[in-house]
Amino acid sequence: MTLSENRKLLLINPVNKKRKGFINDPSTRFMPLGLGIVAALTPPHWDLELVDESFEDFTFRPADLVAFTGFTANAARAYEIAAIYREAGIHTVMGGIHASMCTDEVLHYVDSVVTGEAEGAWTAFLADFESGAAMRLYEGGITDIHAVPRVRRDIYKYPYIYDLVQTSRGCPNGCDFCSVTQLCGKTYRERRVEEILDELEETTRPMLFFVDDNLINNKKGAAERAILLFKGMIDRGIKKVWFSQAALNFADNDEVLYWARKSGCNMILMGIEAETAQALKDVRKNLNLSRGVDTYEKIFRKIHRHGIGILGFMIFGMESDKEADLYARRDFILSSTIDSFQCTILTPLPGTVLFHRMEAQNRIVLNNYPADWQQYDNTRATLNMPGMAPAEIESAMHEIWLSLYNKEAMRRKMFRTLWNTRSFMTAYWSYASNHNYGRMFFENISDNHPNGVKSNFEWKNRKRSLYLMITDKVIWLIYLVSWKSMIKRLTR
Ligand code: B12
Ligand code: SF4
Repeated sequence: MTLSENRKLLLINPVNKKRKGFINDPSTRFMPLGLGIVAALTPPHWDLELVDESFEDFTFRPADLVAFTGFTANAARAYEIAAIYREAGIHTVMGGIHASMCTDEVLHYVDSVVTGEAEGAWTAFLADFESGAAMRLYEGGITDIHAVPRVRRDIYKYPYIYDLVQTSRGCPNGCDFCSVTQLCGKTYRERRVEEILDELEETTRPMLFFVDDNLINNKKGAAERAILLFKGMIDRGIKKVWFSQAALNFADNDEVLYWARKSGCNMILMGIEAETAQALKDVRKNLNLSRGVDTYEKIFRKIHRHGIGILGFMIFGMESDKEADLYARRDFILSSTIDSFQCTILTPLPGTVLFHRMEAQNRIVLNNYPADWQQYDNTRATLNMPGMAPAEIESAMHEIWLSLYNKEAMRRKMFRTLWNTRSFMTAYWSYASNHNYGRMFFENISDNHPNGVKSNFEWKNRKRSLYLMITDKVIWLIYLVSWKSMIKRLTR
C-alpha cells in the first residue's frame, strides 16, 4: 500500500445501532477520551479526523489508517465499519476496553489490535505502520501515569456538553462485574494536581466530568490531594459545574466535601449496587460490605449537607436474587435518599471475574458473539440465574423501571433532593439524570408496553394527575432558578 502525501488518520467512535443507550439524548453524548490520547500520541505529519457516531452516522471517507475505540456493546458496529475499509485495502486498528478484553476476537475483524493503554504501544505501532511492517498485535500494558500526554481536544469538533478529564487510573478492588481492575491495573495511579489544573484550564465547556473510577481513592494522602485539586480550581478561577464517580469513602472527610462543592461538584456517582450484604457478597463488592449497608443513609446525609446529589449505581439480577429481592431493591431506592439511580441488570462483561464464573457454570444465554455483544449494555438479562430465568428478570425489570422512571416518581425524588440538599441546581440535575436513565431503559420497551409511559414519561393508560399539573409550575420555577444560578456561578 502506498501512503498519500498528507497522511490521514481517521479516529472512529462506533455506536451500536441496536441500542443507542445514553446517546439517545444530546446531553449525554460524551467525548471518547481515549481517542484524544491516541491523537496526542500521533506525530504532526498526520492529519486527524474524528468520527463520533454519537453525533453522526459513519459515511465512508478516505484515509490512510483507520483507528477504532469501543465499548463491548459497540464492537459489532466497529467490525462493520472496519470491513468496509479492509475491503478498500486500508489498514484498520482497534484499541480500548473491548480490544483489550476480547483480543482474539477483535483480531478477526481488524488488521492490528492494541491492547491496554495507548501510551505504551501507539508510537511503536505507527512507526511500524509507516515503514510498512505493522504487526497484528501490540500490548500497551499499564503506563507510567506521568507519561500520559495532554488530551488533544481540538479533535472534538462535535457539540459535546461536557469536557472529560481523568485525574487517576486503576482500582485495587476488583469487583466481580467490573473490568476496571483488568484494564487499568490494581494500583491507583494519580496524575499530578498541577498538571490536571493546567489541563482543566485548556477545557472550554462549563460542564465537566472527571472520569475517574474513584475520584477520592483510599491511598494515604488521597483526601489532601483532592482538596488541593478543588482549591486549585477555585484559586485559578476554573469555573465548572462538575460530577464524578467515587466510593462510599467520598463522605469520610468534610473538608473534601466542602471544597468539592465549592469548586462546582453537583453530583457524585456511587457504586451502591445493592442494599443487602448477601447481594454485595454475590458480586464481591467488598468495599461496601466492609462499611456495611446500614451506613448508607448516614453517608448520603453527609454528602447532601454539602449540597451534592447522589447518583446511585444499582445492580439487579444478582446470583441470590429472587423476584421479591428485585422489588425490595426498588423499594430501597424509593425510600432511600439516593437522588438519581442507574438500575442495571447484572451483565458479565468480557474479561471480568463474573464472566469467567458464569461461563464456567454455563449460565450465559446471550452468547452468540460478536452479534450478542450488542446486548451487553447492562439493560438485558444475559444470565440464567439460579433463582430467576432471563425472561423473568427482564419482565420484573420492565415493571421496576416503569415504577422508578415515570414522571411522578421522578418528581417526588426531585423534591426530596431539593429538601435534602437545599440546592435547586442539584435537584434539577438529579431530575434530569433520572430522565436520561429513563430514556436509556425505555429505549426498546416504551412503545410496546401497553401500560408503559409515553416519551414524556407520563403514563399511557392513566389520566394526568393533579400532582403533575401543580408541580409543572414548580418545575418551571426550579428550572429558571437553577439555570440562572448556574450562569451566575460560571460567570462570577
Ligand atoms: C467515563 C465512562 C463512561 C461514560 C462515557 C465515556 C465515553 N465517552 O464513552 C458514560 C457515563 C456515558 C459511560 C457509560 C457506560 N459505561 Co462506562 N465507563 C467510563 C469509565 C469510567 C472511563 C472511560 C474513560 O473515559 N477513560 C479514560 C480514557 C482515557 O481511557 P480509555 O477510553 O480506556 O482509553 C485508553 C485505553 O483503553 C486505550 N484506548 C482506547 N481507545 C483506543 C483506541 C486505539 C486505536 C488505541 C491504540 C488505544 C485505545 O488507550 C487509552 C489511553 O490509555 C470506564 C472505566 C474505565 N476506567 O475505563 C467505564 C466503562 C468503559 N464503562 C463501561 C460500561 C459497561 C458502561 C455502560 C454500558 C454502563 C451503563 N449501563 O451505564 C454505559 C454504556 C453507555 C452507552 N453505550 O450508552 C465498562 C465497559 C466494559 C466493556 N467491556 O464495554 C467500563 C470499562 C467500566 C466497567 N464497569 O467495567 N461510561
Ligand atoms: S466497581 Fe468500582 S470499586 Fe469495584 S472494581 Fe470497578 S471501579 Fe473498582
